[in-house]
Amino acid sequence: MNEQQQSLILESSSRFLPPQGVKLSYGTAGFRADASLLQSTVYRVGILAALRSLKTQSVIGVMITASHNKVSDNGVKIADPNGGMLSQHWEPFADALANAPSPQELIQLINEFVKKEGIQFDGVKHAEILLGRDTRPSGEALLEAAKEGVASIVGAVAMDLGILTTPQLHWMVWARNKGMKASEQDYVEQLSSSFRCLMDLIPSQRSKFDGTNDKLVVDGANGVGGLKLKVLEKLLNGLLIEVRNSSEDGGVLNEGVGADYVQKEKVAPHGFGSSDAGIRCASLDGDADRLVYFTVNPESSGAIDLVDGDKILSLFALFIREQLSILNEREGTKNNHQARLGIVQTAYANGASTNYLKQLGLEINLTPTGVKYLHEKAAEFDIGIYFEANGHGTILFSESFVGWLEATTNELSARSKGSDAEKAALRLLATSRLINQAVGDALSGVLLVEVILQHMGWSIHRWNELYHDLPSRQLKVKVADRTAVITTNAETVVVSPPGLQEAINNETGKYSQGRCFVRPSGTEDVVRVYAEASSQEAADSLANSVAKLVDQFLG
Ligand code: G16
Repeated sequence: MNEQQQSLILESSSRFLPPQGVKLSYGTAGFRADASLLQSTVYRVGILAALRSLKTQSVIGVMITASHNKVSDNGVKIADPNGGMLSQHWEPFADALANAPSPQELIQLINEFVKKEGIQFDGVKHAEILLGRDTRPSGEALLEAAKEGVASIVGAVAMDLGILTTPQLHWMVWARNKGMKASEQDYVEQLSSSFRCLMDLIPSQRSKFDGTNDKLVVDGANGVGGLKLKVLEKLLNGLLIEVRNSSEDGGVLNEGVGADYVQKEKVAPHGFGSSDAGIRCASLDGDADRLVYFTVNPESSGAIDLVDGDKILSLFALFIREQLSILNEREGTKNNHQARLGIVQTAYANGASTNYLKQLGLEINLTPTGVKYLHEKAAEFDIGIYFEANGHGTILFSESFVGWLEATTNELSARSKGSDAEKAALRLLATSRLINQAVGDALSGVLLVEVILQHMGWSIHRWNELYHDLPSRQLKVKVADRTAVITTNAETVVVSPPGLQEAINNETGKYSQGRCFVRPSGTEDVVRVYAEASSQEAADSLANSVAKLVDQFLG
């Protein structure tokens, strides 16, 4: 870095000194902490994003959000040129940058890294960063800090896009780097037009919903998602959506509402009650990158029937598989191609879902928790579907497969317009445009679920009957140092502290259909415990005993 560049960073970083005694790490989804601790970190992520942009000569995104965490927390993460998570190879640098104690040490660190990575400050393109934030009150000031970080790299330009869902920001980065139109309006138009296209392709013999089943009620977690869904809904021609907890009615973000609460607690969010029994309901999380469905149980107050990420995955897999098999049955087209369809889950996937998908003959892959791992694996297939049970997931279509699909659609349209095969190809193409290719997106997810249910002629109850979840329980255990838990085999086995895995095995062996694992959270200061067994009492008891073991070993 030349003198001018160094003094620019020295000057601005001295206004963003890191809080004493706090060590942050770039976890499952970026840096997260109490918002009051994050000014310096977000400023430094601004620098990091500008360096990443110079290195890749592409547009980079910075999103300020703590997603499902409580409102007083905040966080920051980077969207890489493909719209996905920051390359894991840069995470150690992100950690070092965030924790450098003084401006001088920051400069030294950047100098070393710039040299190692061969980053050019006088390259063809200047750095360009898209900035977004969720609705957290702390977001505005943090976004200003990010701007200052970007501005401390000579020539770098930051575009403040204001309040967005996390997936919208990721999508915009992805679209910009593909040379597509990439505003929020473009996002809304792409989603709504592909949704309408899929609706037009619904086979006429399949029954549409009856009158009682045609409304969807969405819990917006008092975050950004409900607001954006209201904008989208106006363009959907006929899909009736009622949004509650949209953040306009004074509720607190993620408090007793949202996908994380509904999925973990298995209860109805605030604002939903027995008068909603039987209605199709969905819940988004605070930044709208997760989606779960549910129905309110009429017999027990607050209880719900949960339709989680695993079941969304199963619905998507059935639909894609149906279209692929129609395409495979076509006759006489050139360039025959058997698409490779892959499924990616984590250890949190309910055992019943994995069995169901295996019975369909699908290829199942397991990765550690964190979208970055699932996404990477799913990208290995022509069509890769990934979902975490918590509702975070999407469908990836490889560029070569989309190219093949476009060529096949053109050929079929010319030769056999209106054929089943042409319709199947058109459905897959529209799905690839509707579903967010950058990251899991509750808004595009909700539209795809809705259109597939109509395509199948299914109610939420019919969908929920695909298989029966094994009873499960998830708990959090607060320990002195969660990083003392080290796992392997996609987080299913603890390797440290020694003896803990043997103790978990012992406990699990006592339960019929027992399965249990523990892992340190990457977004909260806790160790998570997941247990499954043949009855709810047994799953609760297994989770509780293993939580005690975690406490004994790490307390
Ligand atoms: C983030 C990640 C998800 C992960 C979740 C919980 O979600 O993107 O992949 O499942 O955190 O992670 P952990 O169990 O490590 O705390 P979100 O919606 O908070 O961004």
